[in-house]
Amino acid sequence: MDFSLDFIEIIKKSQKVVILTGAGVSRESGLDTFRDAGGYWSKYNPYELASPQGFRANPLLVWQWYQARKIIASQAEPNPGHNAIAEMENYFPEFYLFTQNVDRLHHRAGSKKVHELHGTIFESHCFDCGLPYPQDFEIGETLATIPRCPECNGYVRPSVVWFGESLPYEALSMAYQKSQSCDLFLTIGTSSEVYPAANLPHQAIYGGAYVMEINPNETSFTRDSNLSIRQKSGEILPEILRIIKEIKVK
Ligand code: BV8
Ligand code: ZN
Repeated sequence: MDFSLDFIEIIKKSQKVVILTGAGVSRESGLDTFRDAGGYWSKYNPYELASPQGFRANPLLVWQWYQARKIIASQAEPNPGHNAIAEMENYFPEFYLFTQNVDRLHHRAGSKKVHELHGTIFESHCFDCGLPYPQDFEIGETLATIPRCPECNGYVRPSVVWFGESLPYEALSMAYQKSQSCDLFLTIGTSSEVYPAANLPHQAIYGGAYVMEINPNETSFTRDSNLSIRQKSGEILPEILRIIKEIKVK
């Protein structure tokens, strides 16, 4: 793809870059997204599985869903999109990656500056007292009973942010602050449907950043972006990295 001169100019002068990713970035690693056809939400009601009330109502079903997703995520490999984002970190004085994903594929691709807005499926904690729970059950193990907290005997839950739960304060406030003051904001592989993460690209616009979207489909944010590329992240990000490397020196 040949990029317009103003995009090349933006890359040249950008010092502070923020990237927001969603489930689409892990699609080419074989992970389902949430809202695409065949995605998680086409099989389950999200509020049944990804909510505190859903967990309280059927903790075993919710644990089985997360256990299944952990197997898939641990067997998946970071794709060229993850790898390109990890390498981009080295070419800008300030670089921040905020992900809605809980699969840790950015970490495995080598990204150092990752902030998880929705937690991770690879950690768990006590629902009642918050004590972190050592992941001592096998990733593939089908849980017959709900793990219990050694301190208070409360239910152990996956350390993800469910609907109706607040995002981690540190990560979210940093995300707002960096989005409002960056030069270039990339929103990649997200339907821009889940808040407050979906506010971030708008914050970047208010702050005067150049905002680029990468998504094979249009989203509710598309018309507000400066540039929206209708391509898969695993295909276009290595091209964008090539341009960055041509223009910038480490
Ligand atoms: C909260 C973790 C305070 C668990 C998830 C306004 C302000 C605040 C809150 C709200 C608000 N309005 C509504 C709310 C409530 C709610 C919300 O946003 N609801 C939506 C549905 C309207 N938000 C919350 O509850 C949040 N909490 O704000 O706390 C509060 C407290 C009490 C009451 C109110 C507020 C918590 C939200 C976090 C929920 N947790 N997941 C888990 O993973 O199991 S959400 C889930 O959605 C995932 O984290 C996922 O990452 C996230 C966003 O989805 P996407 O990543 O965008 O995935 P999706 O499938 O939608 O899209 C994939 C995209 O990829 C598509 O566009 C597709 O075209 C594209 N794609 C496909 N292939 C590729 C590709 N792109 C690139 N390359 C490809 N190859
Ligand atoms: Zn406890």
